[in-house]
Amino acid sequence: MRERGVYAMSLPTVDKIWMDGELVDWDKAQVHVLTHALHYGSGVFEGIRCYETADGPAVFRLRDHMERFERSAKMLYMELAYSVDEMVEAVKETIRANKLQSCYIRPLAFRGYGVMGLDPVPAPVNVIIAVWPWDTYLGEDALANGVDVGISSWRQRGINSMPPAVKATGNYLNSSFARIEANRHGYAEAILLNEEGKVCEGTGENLFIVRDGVLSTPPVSDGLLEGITRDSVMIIADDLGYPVLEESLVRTDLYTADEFFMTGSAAELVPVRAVDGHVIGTPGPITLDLQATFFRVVHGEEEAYEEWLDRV
Ligand code: PPE
Repeated sequence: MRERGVYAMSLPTVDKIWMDGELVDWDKAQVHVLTHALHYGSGVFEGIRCYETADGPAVFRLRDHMERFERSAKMLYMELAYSVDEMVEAVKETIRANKLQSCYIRPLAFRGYGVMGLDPVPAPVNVIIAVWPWDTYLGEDALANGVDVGISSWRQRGINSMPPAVKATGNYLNSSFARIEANRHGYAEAILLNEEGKVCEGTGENLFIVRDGVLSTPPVSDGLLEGITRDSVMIIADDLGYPVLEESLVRTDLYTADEFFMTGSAAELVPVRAVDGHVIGTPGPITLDLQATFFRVVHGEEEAYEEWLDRV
């Protein structure tokens, strides 16, 4: 459901949220206004999807996401009171408690209430896991027909300031600047370049181009989140026999690409139709092949990728 603006979605509510080890009612999952993270962006999070399969709901690469969550927390000197195994179990428990067949999953760890000031280390760490039904992230026909995107006038932060490889809440302020600008210009998504002009990523997606049958995606060292969907697509592409390069890209590579698509847990695999008005066109054959395979994989229809699915 879309209400405020074309790309903003209202939040569907469910029954329970997991909060520091307990399942609490949706309406009771609240914090104090002096929560540290509310003032300083001192949180880390994940975005994961659970898909319907013939054997019931299955979470896609759950352990990999929770391991990245733990790494992000480590970067912020946050000690999580729960192990990866415990959090994997907690995610499944939360999905079961809400009786969902498919959903988006949002684990969040944040500096809580009781300490103010810029050294967050003395503040307590809270962990929550929320789940809700979240359909197509970039608009109704994005998956089928692709989206129009624009290069942002905002730059990606360098790897030594709010490192993009860390999935921290505060980092997303920059993504929001870019997303607001893009949406106001009529684009579904923004593409961020780093200070050197190298292509990085979308505000919530990694990106790939195809040129002469070869896939290219920027390396993490250019300043981007090491996406789990990106990794999945690289493996699937390799299995399907498409060569994949991790190489720096500049904006003209995007403008002249044969095919262009973006990947993310929320966005899934979205073709790009045009960049700054340079038309790429309808989704190309490699994009369509990868997208179709990706959706079969997440829905448990590809035996070879079963290990990526965690049944609820
Ligand atoms: N880059 C950024 C900046 C990013 O936020 C994401 C995920 C990705 C790349 C792709 O990573 P992965 O999901 O592991 O393939 N963005 C999350 C948040 C989106 C939001 O609007 O909130 C997501 O997709 O869940």
